[in-house]
Amino acid sequence: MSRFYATTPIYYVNGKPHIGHAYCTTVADAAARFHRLLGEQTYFCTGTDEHGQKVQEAAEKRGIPPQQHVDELAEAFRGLLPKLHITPEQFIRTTEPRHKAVVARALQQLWDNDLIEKRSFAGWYSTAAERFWTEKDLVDGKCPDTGQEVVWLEEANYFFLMSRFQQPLIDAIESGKMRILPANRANEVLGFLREPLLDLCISRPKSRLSWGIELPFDSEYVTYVWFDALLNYVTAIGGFGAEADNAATLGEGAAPASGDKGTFETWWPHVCHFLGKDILTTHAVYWPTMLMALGLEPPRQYCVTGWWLMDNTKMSKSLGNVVDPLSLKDTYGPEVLRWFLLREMAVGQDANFSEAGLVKRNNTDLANDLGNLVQRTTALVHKHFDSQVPTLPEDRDPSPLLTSAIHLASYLCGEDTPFELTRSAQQVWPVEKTVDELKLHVTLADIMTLVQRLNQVLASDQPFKTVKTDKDAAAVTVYHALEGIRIAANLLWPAIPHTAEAILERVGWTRGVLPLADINWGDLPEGSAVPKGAGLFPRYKLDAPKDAAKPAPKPAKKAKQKGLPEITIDNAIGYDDFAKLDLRVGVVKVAEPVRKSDKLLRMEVDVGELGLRQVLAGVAKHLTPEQLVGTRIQVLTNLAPRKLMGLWSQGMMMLAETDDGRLVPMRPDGDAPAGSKIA
Ligand code: ME8
Repeated sequence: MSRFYATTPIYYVNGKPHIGHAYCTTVADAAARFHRLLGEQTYFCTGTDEHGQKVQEAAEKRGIPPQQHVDELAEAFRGLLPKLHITPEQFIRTTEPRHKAVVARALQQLWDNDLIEKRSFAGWYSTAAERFWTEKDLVDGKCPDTGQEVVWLEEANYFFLMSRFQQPLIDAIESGKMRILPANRANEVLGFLREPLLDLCISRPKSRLSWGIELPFDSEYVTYVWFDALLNYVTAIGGFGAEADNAATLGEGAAPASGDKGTFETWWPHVCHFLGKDILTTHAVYWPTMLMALGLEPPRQYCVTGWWLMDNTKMSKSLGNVVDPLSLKDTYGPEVLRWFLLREMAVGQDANFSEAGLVKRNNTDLANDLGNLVQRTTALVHKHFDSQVPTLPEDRDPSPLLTSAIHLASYLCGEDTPFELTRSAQQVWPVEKTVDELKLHVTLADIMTLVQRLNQVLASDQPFKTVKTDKDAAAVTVYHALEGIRIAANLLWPAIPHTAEAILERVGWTRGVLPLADINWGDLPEGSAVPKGAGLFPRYKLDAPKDAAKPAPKPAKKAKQKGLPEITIDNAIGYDDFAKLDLRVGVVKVAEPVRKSDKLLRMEVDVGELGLRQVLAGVAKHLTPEQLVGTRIQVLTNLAPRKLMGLWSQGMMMLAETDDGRLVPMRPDGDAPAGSKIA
C-alpha cells in the first residue's frame, strides 16, 4: 500500500504560536488528508522544539525553570491544533525521554564511526541564529541572517564531518531521489552546494548553554539544537530504537512500529517534510547528510512554503508583529481561516496577510460560490421535492452544461472523460496531479471550478422556473446538482473538513467522505432525506475602524458585453492611477552579482533621457549577467529607491513570475530606443 508520512517543523517554544506556524501545519494537515483521499495510508506528525539558547533565554526572561516554560508553551502549541481542525497522529516534544534516547544513540554511532571530531574553533557567534559565522559572512558586523549582534568566541567543540557527504547529497538532489518542491528551492540548495561544504559544529559547551541534550561521550557539552531537533522525524516513527519507547509513551497501537501502524522501515521512504523557506539549509543540507552518515536514506520529499508578510515584512515572534491566528478563528471560525491560508497563498511563495483578504476569500469562494450553491439547491428540494433527493426520470438527459459538470467531476477524480479542457476558462488538472506536485492552492482552485460550473448550470437550466412547467426537467437538474455538491464537498474535505462533512449530510449523503477511487457520479440514492439547516457561510463586512489605515476597497467593476463572458474586477484602478507609473525601455550596460547575495544582480541601465540607473533585481538564480548585458528590458523608473545589501536600487526590472517559480524578463519587442515610455 502506498503511504504518505507528513511532518511539520517542530516549533520553537520561545513564544506563542502564530499564523506562520498555523500555516505550515494546516498545509501539512490538508496534504495528508488529500493523500488519504488518494487511497494512501497516512501518518502526520507535528510538535515542539524545546532545547537551545532561544528557549533557555525565553525561560530566563520569565524567571522560571526551562522545563516549566517548555511544558506550558508546548501545551499552547498542542492546544492550537484542534482549534484549527488539525488532526495529527502524533505530537512530539524534544524534551521527551524517548527522543533524548534517540539523539544519544545517533551521536554515539557517529562518534564510534569516527564521523564526529573534536576541534578548537573560533568565530563570530550569533545567539539569535544559534551559529557561528566567519568574518566575511557578516553584514555591517552583524549576523547576516538576523541582523543581530555577534560575539567573538573561541572554544573546543565537536564537529560532524558533514563535508564528506557533499557529493552524495548533490547526487541525491540531482537524481530526484530527494525531491524538493517547488523546484526553484532545489536549485537554491544546489547553488549553496557549489561552494565547499564545511563540517558542522554540533556541540555547545555547558558553560555557555546548559539547556540541551548532553553528548553521550562528553558530559561537558550539550547537543546543538538543530542536530537534536531534526532527529524528531525519526523518533516519531520508531527509528533508532524508539519503537518500545514510542509504544510506552503513546500507547500500544498508536505509533508506527507497534500494533498495525507499520514500522520505521515502512514509513521512512514516504516522508514529506513541510517547512518554511528560512529553514531550507538545515533541512536539505544538514539533515540528509546526518541521515547518510547514520546509514539511512535521505528524505524522499520536501514541500518548502513561503512567508506570510505584513506590510512586506515576515510576521514572526521576534518582530512582534504577529497576528494571533486564534483571534481570527474566534471571529470567523477555523474553517474560514483554513480556507484563506490554503487558497490565498500559492504554496512556496510569499503572500500578504490581511483580515480584509480573509473576509474577501470567505465572501467570494465560500459564501457566494459554495454556500449559495448548497442553499439554492437544497431550497428547491425542500420546496418542490418533499425534502428528498429527486428520482431521476427515465429518458431525460442532462443539459450539455450539466453534462460538462459531470465530466469535470470525473476528470478531477482521475477518470478518463470526454471533458475538454478548452471548455474551461482556466486549465484544470486531476486532483492527484496537483496534490502530487504539492500545489494545493491549484487543487482547491480546480475543485472550485466544479462549484462554479454547477452554479452556471443552475443559472442556465433554471430549475426554479422549469419546476412549474416541466418537473422532470427540474428533477434532472436538481438530482445532478446535489450529486455535484456531494462530490465537490468530498474533494474539499482536506481543506474544510467540518464544513465538507456538514455539506455531505445536507445533500442526503450518509456514507461520509470517500477515497477518490470510490467516488462515482450517480451513487447518491434517490429518495434519501435532505435535512434542513442554517446557512453555511455568513458573509462578513469589515468594520471601518479595523481597516481605517488601509485604503477603502474599490467597488467591483463589471464589464458586460454581449458575446463576452462577464468579468468582475475587484480593486480596479482608474487610468489616472496607471498613468502614475513611469515605465521605460532600458538597455542593460552592466550586470554583475552582488557580494554576499545569492539572489541579487546589480545592473546599470540606460533609460535614455533619465540617464543611467542602478537597478538591483533578485534574479541571480534565474539569469546570468551575460544574459542581461546589452539587452533591452522594461524598467519602472519612479518607484521610491530602496537600499538592498547596502546598495541603492533606483528602478525595478519588470519580470513575469511563472507558476513553477521562474522569473522571466519582460523584453520590449521591436526597436524602441532606451528611455521610450511604456504605456
Ligand atoms: O525554525 N509565514 O521553529 P520556528 C510563514 N524549531 N511561515 C512562518 C512565518 C511566517 N510569517 N514565521 C515562521 C524553527 N514561519 C525550528 C524548526 S524543525 C526540525 C526545527 C515558519 O518556531 C518558519 O518558516 O522558528 C518555519 O518553517 C516554522 O514557522 C518554524 O518556525
